[in-house]
Amino acid sequence: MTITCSQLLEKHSQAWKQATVHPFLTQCQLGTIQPQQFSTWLVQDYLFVVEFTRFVARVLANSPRHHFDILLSGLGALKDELTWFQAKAQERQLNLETEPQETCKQYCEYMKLVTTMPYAVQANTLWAIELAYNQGWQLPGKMPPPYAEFADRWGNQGFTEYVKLLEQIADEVLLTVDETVQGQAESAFLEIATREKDFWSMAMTVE
Ligand code: MP5
Repeated sequence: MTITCSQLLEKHSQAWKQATVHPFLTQCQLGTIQPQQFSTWLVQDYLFVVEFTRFVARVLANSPRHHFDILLSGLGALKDELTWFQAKAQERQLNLETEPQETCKQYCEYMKLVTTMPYAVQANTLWAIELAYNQGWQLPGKMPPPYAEFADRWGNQGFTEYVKLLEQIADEVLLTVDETVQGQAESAFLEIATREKDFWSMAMTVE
């Protein structure tokens, strides 16, 4: 029996819902999120994306040649995204040279751990991390400014297509591994679901 990405979503729909439907996102859509909470998320997410870029680079290093195009396109987009985060922080006069909070730090450490696991687990994790934002920012519906720009970054058609390609990659390799590795991929998926939920909650607890 092979597990696929869509089966993981179906089997763990409750855990996934908690990762993608959160008061933080609902309040962005309502325009009621506190600017300080949004700023906390912005700074911490920049720090996350720096480490996520390293994660994608490591996944690329472990990938077969025919996955290069898609993973390189992801890395190219991350170059723009990091610059964009810096601009968004500057608009709000936020300092990005700061320490990650514990939740952010542990999530980054977990991504590093995943890169020591089989490539199938890495590909599955990469898909789950991107899908969390692709769905999370889309599900609440149209957002008011200044949040519309954020919702569009992860909810746009091009990004949705990219996430679908990541799903294909993950499904392709999950098909080739034994049940032990499939179990590892399933555990990693659940880890991501929990860590995504915790990341939103962290942003709402302004330090
Ligand atoms: C993403 C993110 C999506 N920015 N932050 C978290 C906590 N999870 C997922 O990654 P990217 O690189 O912004 O598309």
